[in-house]
Formats: sequence, C-alpha cells, structure tokens
Amino acid sequence: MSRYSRAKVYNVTRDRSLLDPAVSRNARRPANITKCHHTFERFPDMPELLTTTVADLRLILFRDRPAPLRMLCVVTLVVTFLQVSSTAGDAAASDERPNIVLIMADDLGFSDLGCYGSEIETPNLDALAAQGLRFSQFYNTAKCHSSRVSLLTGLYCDQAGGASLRRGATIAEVMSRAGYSTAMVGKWHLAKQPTDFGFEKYWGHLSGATNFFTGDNSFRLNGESWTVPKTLNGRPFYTTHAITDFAIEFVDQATASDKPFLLYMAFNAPHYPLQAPKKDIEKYDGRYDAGWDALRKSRHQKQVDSGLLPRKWKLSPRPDHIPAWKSLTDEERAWEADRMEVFAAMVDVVDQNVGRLVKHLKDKGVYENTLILFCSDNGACPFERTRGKELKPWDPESYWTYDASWAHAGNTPFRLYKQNQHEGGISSPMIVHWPNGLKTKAGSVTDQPGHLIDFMATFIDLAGADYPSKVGDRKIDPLQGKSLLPVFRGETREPHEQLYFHFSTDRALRRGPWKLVSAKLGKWELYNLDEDRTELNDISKQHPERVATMSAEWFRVAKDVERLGGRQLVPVGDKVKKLNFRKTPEQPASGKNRAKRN
Ligand SMILES: [Ca+2]
Repeated sequence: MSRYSRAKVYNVTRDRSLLDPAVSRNARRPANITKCHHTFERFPDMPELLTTTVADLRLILFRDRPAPLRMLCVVTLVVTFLQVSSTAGDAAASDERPNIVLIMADDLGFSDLGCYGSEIETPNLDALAAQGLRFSQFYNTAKCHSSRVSLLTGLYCDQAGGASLRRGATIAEVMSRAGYSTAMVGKWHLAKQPTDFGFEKYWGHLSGATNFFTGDNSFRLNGESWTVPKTLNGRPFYTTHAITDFAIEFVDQATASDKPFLLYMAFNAPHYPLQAPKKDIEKYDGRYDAGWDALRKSRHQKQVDSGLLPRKWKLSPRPDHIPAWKSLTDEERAWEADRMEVFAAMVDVVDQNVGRLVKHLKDKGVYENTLILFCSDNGACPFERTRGKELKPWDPESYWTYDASWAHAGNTPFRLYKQNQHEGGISSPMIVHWPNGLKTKAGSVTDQPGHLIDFMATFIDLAGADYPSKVGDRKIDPLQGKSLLPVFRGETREPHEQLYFHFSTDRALRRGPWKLVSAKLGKWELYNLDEDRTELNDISKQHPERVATMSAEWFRVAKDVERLGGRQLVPVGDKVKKLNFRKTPEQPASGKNRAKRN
C-alpha cells in the first residue's frame, strides 16, 4: 500500500459519520462504539485495520445478544465493511500532497513581467519568483487553443485531438481520480466546457476572447449559463477581477474539505481588446513615450543584469516590418504610447489579482503547501485589429489592440510572435513557488528546458496518480510530457529527447541545443540555441545532414503522433518567407464590439 493510500485510509477512519449512521440505525449504537474509531486510528494500514475492527465490533455487538439481533449485527458488519472499504478507495484526504494553483496568462510576452525584464509593475509575481524558481527556457505552443490542449493533457495539440480532446485525458480528470478536488476559472477556448472534462467547479467564458467589461454569452458557472452583471462583489465588472473572485470562492469551498485541490486559473488578459480600469491605465501615463526601440534595450539589459539570460545571446534587431520609433510623427507616437499603457495596465491588474489570491491562500493557512505555477500561452501578439481608436480603453465599446511593434518589445530578446515557432512565439515566463517542496535556492533561475506538456506528468508525480489509457469512451494517447519535479528538487533531469512544435504553417523541432524552424512554410532554418537563442545566425547550410535528419523527424511526428495530413504535411519552401505583420488600424469605429474568437 502506498504512502498516499495509507494516508487516505487513516483519514477516512477519523470521519465518524462513515460508521455511526449505519451502526446506530441497524443495531442501536452501543455506548462504547467509539472504541472502534480509536482502534482505526491506531492502525492506519488497511488489512490490520479491518481485522482489528471486525474483532472489536464482534466484542461490542455479539456479547449477550439474542440470535435475531446477532444476525442483524452480521449484516451491519458487512455493510460497514463495504462502506469503509469503498470510501477508502476513492475518498481523499488531508494528506501531505500539495495543492496546485496553475495560472496561465494570455498573450503575455516573455519579457512582460518585472522578473523577466519588464518595467511593468508586477510586485506579487516578482515576490513569488524571488522566493521561488524561474525557468528561462520554458515553452508553450505559440497559440491560445493549442497551449490549452497541451497544458491540460500533457500531449501535443493534434495528438490530443485538438480542441475536442478526443485522445487526451485532462489534468482535472486525472487528479480527481487521485483524490483532488478540481476547479477552473477563466478562459476555456476548447470544445464543450470544463465541467465535461473533469472540473468539478468552473466559472469563466468558453470564448477565446471577451469584452473585459461586458463579457459575452459564453460565460458559465458550474455548467450553467451565467449572465454578466454590471457590478460584481461591490465593484464594476471586470473579467480579470471576476476570475479571482471566483478563484477565491472555489478555494474556500475546496479548503472546507480534506482533499487537496487543483485550481486552474486562465486569465484572458492581456489578450486584446486592450481594456482596463481608468485608474490602472493612468498609472502608466507617459511611461512609453520613449518608444519600442528604447524599451527593448532596457528590458534586455535588465534580463542580462539580473542573470536571467546570458550576455552571449544578442538582442534581435528590429525587423523591416516595424518602423523606427524616431521615424513616427508626434501623433503616431502618442497613439502608440497610449495603447502600450493599456497593455501594461492589464498586466498590472493580473499581478494585483495574483496578489489577492496569494493573500487568500495565506489567510487560509494553505500557502506553504501550495504549488503555484505561472506561465503564458503564447508570445506577444502582432495582430492589428483595432476598431474605434477614438474611444477610451475604459469605455466598454472600445476595441484596441497593439501590433507587431510593441509585440516585438514584449518578446525581448527573441524574434517573431504569437503563432510563430521561433523563440518569440513559444518562449514563456514560468514561475514556480512552493515553500514546502521547492529545494532550489530562493530566486534562482534554471535553464533546463520545460514545456506545457510537462504539467500532467508533474502532477501525476506529485499526487501518486495514474495516467489512464481510457476516460469514458475516449482512448487516451501515451503521455508526451516529463515530470518537472527533479528540477524543483534542484536536480538536473533527464531532458526531453526532443520537443516538437507546430501551429498552422509554422514548424519547429528542438533536439538538445539544435533547433530546426520554419515560418509560414519558408525554408528550414537551423540554430544552435546554446550559442544563439535569439536565432540570428542560421547555420542550416553548414549542417545539411542535421537539417535532413531533423526535418524527417518533424514529418514523422507530424504524421504518426499528431496524425496530420494533407496540406499540413506540404514540404517547406527554399527561401525564408518575407513576413509583414503590421497593418493600419481600421477607422472609424465599427459601432459593434464583438469579441472575436481567436
Ligand atoms: Ca493567447
């Protein structure tokens, strides 16, 4: 019997309600029935416990009883035995397993947190990093829905069946079977809803993006439609605040039971539309007047000075599709600075809400044994989709985005963006905080690569859970990810043999320091990330055999593991594609303010 199973049995026997009703209803509860509970507590091992209990109950119930009552007692014993043993199998316990709070931000670039180089004020996340561990090479999948699939299932997106999850088990399904309570708040963006995939509690929106002030019609509370109110808990509705309000409510419900809990908190911020409360935006007034060229330099300097990244990785230059800040007119600069102020405010508000949750975990006395993880689903977003730039960003009718210019700064020091499999698209900040379990030096940085697919394996490791081959009628694919626990213990883990990346016509494969990557079916580029993580020196011409081998391996995984076909498997071209992500925003306002799915 494992340590965790013993813990479960021990706890079950402390719950007198499991025994008392049956015994008292059927056999007029003897005055000294509590003796059996004390016996249970002395014998946390199941076989011993049951043997001793049966003996005790015989002593208590059979002494000087008439025959019919003795028969009743036998029935009572059998019922009690079945109740205890069945409850022991699936009830979970106030054991030593940690609670898990997995937080994912949306479209947050690698450099957008203070502890990753930013000037945006994120004191709560910085404090978690200062007491915890940061990853400098943690990967997502460069896009919203595919990252959610990998985070939930431990599989690559199409391997899991994409948004349908038809070949993947979720962390909620696996952890609830292992005795965790499970809850989710925030953006779902996949098929059906979280309560169909193992989450016992859910509040949030099923859509990929929503109006932060007025929401949309995809909001759900525990499986039921939920109408977005004008105010929530005494203040104007704002999605980032509301996500935390419900997270706190779910933590209260979870800590009322003896089970450890898994809480998945999926902020929609700072995904567009760029909308934030006025006072939070005003805090950043004038902060971006120096422009994106200066911002990238200062962020990179901070990354190097703080020891997050080595100096040998050079800051990627501004690409042709982004104008120099100094080439803009005063009017253009004012508009650009304004929209970055809103983005910064949205990140600031996420941080404030992480602080609220942390305080609540402390108030509940569960902070020390809660593993908190914070990451982002993809790199900063280059899509210009602004409608109505004359409206203020605290007006619910506004719909601003920023474009490739600020996104390039968000992904400092890397190249390219959300959707691309270059480092700018797939590199995520990743903060780990867990006072009771983390053995690394406070504030340290690991350069061991990790990936969203590793969460499932990590949680299985923490919970002593089993990875299923079937969930309902879904046949589950073998797990891709690897546990991060050795890294949390300060060890060097056996690395992934390779990491595979794919979104649409963007592709990559990483093996050790070697990375093969193609954007929009442009030719394969090859980089040695140990020397050149910012992907400035394409060495594919010097290593044709490595390109051929890694390319063949990418297609093998795409075909056999991901089950891609048709257009998804067309060969790459022979030239790097000329990319242009910058467009002029549409004006004036369309009048409609529908949040687009993305
Ligand atoms: Ca996203």
